[in-house]
Amino acid sequence: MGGDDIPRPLFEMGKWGFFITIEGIEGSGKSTLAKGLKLYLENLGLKVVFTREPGGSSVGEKIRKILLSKEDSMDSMTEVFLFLAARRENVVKNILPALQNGIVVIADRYTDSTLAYQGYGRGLPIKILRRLNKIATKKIYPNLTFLIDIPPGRGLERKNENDFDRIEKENLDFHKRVREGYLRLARIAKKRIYVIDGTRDPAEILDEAKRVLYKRLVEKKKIKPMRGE
Ligand code: T5A
Repeated sequence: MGGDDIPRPLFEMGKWGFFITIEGIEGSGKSTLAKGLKLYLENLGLKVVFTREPGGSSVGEKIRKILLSKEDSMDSMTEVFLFLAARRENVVKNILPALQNGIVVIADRYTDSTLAYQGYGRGLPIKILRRLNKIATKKIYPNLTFLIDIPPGRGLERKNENDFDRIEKENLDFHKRVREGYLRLARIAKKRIYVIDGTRDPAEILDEAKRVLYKRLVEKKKIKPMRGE
């Protein structure tokens, strides 16, 4: 079924919104997919808030600069606390208020990034990171996660090596561990995490994500036709 086969009446969302996260290694196409999904949902008549991590809030964007700066090295646990501080701000200022107002939230990276990068990539204990994520997020977890899977070389090739940030500059083995970690997380959380082959054309990736998202919104009874339609 192609993207055009999806029915396009105007919908409204229930009282509590819907939380979508997009995950994957560097250059996998997360921002590209997020833009496409936002437009798709807005065309369905839904309100959408987009956030990214690290960032998403004014404090978070400042923390982002520290985290990605090439100038400083940092202890792995310091890195965790900074990502979580940015996440907490994002939850409190953006994600939670939007969900409480029946808005769809699309987040470019969230809790799985910490498990994949700091857990599987840096080797910190996953159990502890899960507990810290739980505290930082007030237990606000995604309803649906798209994991765009791509070999690390392919993703990094899409970017300019001279602009690589502190984490992109890590060696290929690190990025391979992150990718494998993501795939392991997807095997554990089969219902929530949908893996998409990111080596294909962006339009094909978007079509697949749209189909999965629409089905999930209907299954969960999250959308209903607008009155008078
Ligand atoms: N991090 C983050 C942690 O370590 N722990 C955490 O808890 C969190 C939250 C964030 C860094 O922080 C780390 C992970 C990251 O290292 P970032 O700048 O936000 O840094 O980096 P990314 O999230 O990786 O963002 P990127 O912009 O690098 O990648 P995207 O968003 O995945 O890719 P996108 O869509 O910008 O596309 C990249 C290029 O590829 C093209 C696009 O046009 C663009 O030029 N493209 C495609 N080309 C061919 N085929 C496709 N299917 C394509 N899709 C996109």
